[in-house]
Amino acid sequence: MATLPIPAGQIIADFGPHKNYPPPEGFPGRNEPDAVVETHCCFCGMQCGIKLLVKDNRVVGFEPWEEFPYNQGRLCPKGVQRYLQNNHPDRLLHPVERVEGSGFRRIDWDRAMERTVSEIQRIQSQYGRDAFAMLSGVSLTNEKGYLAGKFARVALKTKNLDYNGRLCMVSAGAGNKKAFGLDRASNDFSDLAHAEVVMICGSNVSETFPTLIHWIWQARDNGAKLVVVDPRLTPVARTADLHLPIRPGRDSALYGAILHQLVKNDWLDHDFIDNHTSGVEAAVEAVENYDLDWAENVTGIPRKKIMLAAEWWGKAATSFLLHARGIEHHTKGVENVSSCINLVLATGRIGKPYCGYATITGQGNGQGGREHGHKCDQLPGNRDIENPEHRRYISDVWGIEERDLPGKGLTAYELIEAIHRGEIKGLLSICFNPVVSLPNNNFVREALEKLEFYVNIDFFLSETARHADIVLAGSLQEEEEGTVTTSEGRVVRIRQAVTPPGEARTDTEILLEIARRLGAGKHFSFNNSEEIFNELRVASKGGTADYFGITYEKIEQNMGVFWPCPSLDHPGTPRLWEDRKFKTPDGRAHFVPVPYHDPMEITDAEYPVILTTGRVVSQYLSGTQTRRIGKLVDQYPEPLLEIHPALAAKYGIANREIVRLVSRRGTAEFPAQLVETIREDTVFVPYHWAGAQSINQLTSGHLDPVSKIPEFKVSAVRLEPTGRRAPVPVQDPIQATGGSPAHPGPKPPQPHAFTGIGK
Ligand SMILES: Nc1nc2c(c(=O)[nH]1)N[C@H]1C(S)=C(S)[C@@H](COP(=O)(O)OP(=O)(O)OC[C@H]3O[C@@H](n4cnc5c(=O)[nH]c(N)nc54)[C@H](O)[C@@H]3O)O[C@H]1N2
Ligand SMILES: Nc1nc2c(c(=O)[nH]1)N[C@H]1C(S)=C(S)[C@@H](COP(=O)(O)OP(=O)(O)OC[C@H]3O[C@@H](n4cnc5c(=O)[nH]c(N)nc54)[C@H](O)[C@@H]3O)O[C@H]1N2
Ligand code: SF4
Ligand SMILES: [Mo]
Repeated sequence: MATLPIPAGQIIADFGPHKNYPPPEGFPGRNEPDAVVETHCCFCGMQCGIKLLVKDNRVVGFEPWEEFPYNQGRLCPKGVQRYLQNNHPDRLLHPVERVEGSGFRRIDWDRAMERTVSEIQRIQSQYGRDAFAMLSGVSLTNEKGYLAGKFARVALKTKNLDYNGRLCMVSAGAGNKKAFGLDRASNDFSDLAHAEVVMICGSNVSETFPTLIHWIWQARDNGAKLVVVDPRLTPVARTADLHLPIRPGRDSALYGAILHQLVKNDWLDHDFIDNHTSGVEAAVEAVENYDLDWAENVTGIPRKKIMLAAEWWGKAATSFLLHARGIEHHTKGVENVSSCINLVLATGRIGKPYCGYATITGQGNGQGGREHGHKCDQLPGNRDIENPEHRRYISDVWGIEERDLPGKGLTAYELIEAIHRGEIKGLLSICFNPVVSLPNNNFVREALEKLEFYVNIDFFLSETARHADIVLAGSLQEEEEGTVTTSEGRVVRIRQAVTPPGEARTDTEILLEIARRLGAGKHFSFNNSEEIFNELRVASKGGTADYFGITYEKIEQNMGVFWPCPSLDHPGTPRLWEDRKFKTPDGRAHFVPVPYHDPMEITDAEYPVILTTGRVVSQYLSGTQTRRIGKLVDQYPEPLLEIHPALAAKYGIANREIVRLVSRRGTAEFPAQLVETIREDTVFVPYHWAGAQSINQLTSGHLDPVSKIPEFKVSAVRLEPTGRRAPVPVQDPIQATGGSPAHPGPKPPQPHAFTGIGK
């Protein structure tokens, strides 16, 4: 059981390490739990079913939930450790207030609320309503996401609300809307199992969505050909029939060249194209010069591999294309997505069994979180905040005048830029750690320090929370009822297993209380999460993300319901587009022409190496949660610079030598990890760490012009060997011994050397 970490009146500067957490023998009572609660993992978009074991109002363990159809009991290394957060000694158990230069002191809720509300009112009366902004996150349930959107527009009355999905799902969302007029994976993942070709573009599935591998392996067992496009030979790429080791930032050239071959060889579904799509001519014209020579030159992939991918894709009867942030975290993230969708449309492989397309949703509620109106340009039901009809509908649901509903605000990174310029003076954030997760984060830190008032809602004192004036102790996923929408589009129930510990409150209670104190109480009279969900259902009715027919009871009876589900007697829609009625204005699926552009930063003599960034299996996002779980820390204790031995040799860099990485934004040092599983012109660093270990000191704030996603996947850097060797981390005996098959530590140079890269 956690104790209050900060005694009243005492100021703390930091939390200590917790060597004895969790107790090696496990939590008391885990063999005789008071309750076994069927719910979902709090981490990635797979939202695996899990059972939490509860004793004395604390989560003390877990069991697999084998009946849940998606993961059937399977969990990944993060999933089996997730239960350790609720009891964690770092848990914020009461609000804290920053004491300039010293740290934080405990305060009571009344003072925290009073100061928060009076600062919001002061800033808004002095500088205008939009000078107070809100940032939100999609680890939050659908109910909390919906509440955040309504709270910002109706209680804060600001237009400046955006969310951390801006770093994650927005390129896919914009691409999906252009093509289909609706933003969701087109199928549930069971369709993968019988697809003849599975193409994975820019996703390290085995590390980032480990339970999805089960469906991919089923496809392979059934004879599918697996194609993986990644600058690294990732674990899933090692099992692939064809790995296309692309130069980072060049994806639209590859998919353009494949489209060119589909057309040239007439591997097209003419019936589907003629009857159900529009825009094919312009899309084909855009790629008419993208022959194999050109594509090999731009992408760095040997032409015969590109041709083989085109042939397999073109001749297959069924196929499934999956992509994730590897193609989306770019200044042309939306174009990359469109160029993938063009391949699906050209071959008509959508809306029928074993044919599908999906962007793999990142965060826990990355799907639902992008539908219910906490994006700066969006209202619930994935409605458009600038569409007069949509504004009227939502104003009616909320009981406000349409003229009082704010318009479109700034996106997440633009919002930080506006803070830096002094245009935004106050900020409330929930479920977002931008000091670690935004690019060019020294700039982000500077911006936060310019705020006149900043209040943060979290359950741990994150690196960003350390810049706040007040931190409100919020709740973990298992401390509130709610729903989330999985990567498949399945709306599932999150169940409250325990109540928040100490004086911590639920996120919902906190937002409702601030709304009441701001005088907006009559719009926020919800008594529980189900009442919020029932309002969300009405608000989404008639929108493209229509949840009207989904109820808590229906979800429980069916282990989830797929949206769209427009009426109570509707069964939900696991596979979209069987009716061929696309949600675009002309009812057809749209091809989008994608002329190729280089990434914003290309290498030159001063910055000759491409830096790309991403994830490792045992850490999650900005690391606030997983860097606190000892076993996950042991598995991957520090960020390493993955570098090919040939590139390392060029600079005389040895394994575990500390290398200084320099970009136009900043400098940071990382131990080198020599691997043959990466292109020779590219280095990779995972981003889950803060401060001096944060790779986002180096990444750029260049944004996609449509989606405004940052280009996390391409920066130009210089490598400077320091001659110093990194100490072997003390907590990690495995690294010291070089690893074991079950627990391999740093990857030794791989036997599967690349072919045809570095050209
Ligand atoms: N363990 C773990 N799992 C997670 C998360 C986590 O933090 N940790 N986060 C969750 C979230 S929010 C997300 S968004 C997902 C992300 O899931 P993924 O997108 O699978 O993860 P990333 O590591 O960001 O990037 C995927 C791959 O893109 C490759 N790549 C880099 N540049 C390019 C390029 O230009 N083209 C192509 N084709 N590939 C490129 C990288 O080498 C990397 O292997 O993971 C989710 N699951
Ligand atoms: N260089 C680089 N940077 C990246 C990426 C990359 O690939 N490379 N990936 C980007 C991507 S895809 C993403 S999604 C972002 C993620 O970036 P963030 O969203 O900033 O990362 P999180 O770690 O999810 O931060 C969420 C914070 O919310 C808290 N939190 C979690 N759940 C809850 C909850 O239910 N209630 C409350 N009150 N708080 C909660 C956590 O403790 C944490 O402090 O990072 C992006 N940044
Ligand atoms: S795959 Fe994702 S949802 Fe499933 S256990 Fe792992 S982190 Fe949790
Ligand atoms: Mo993400």
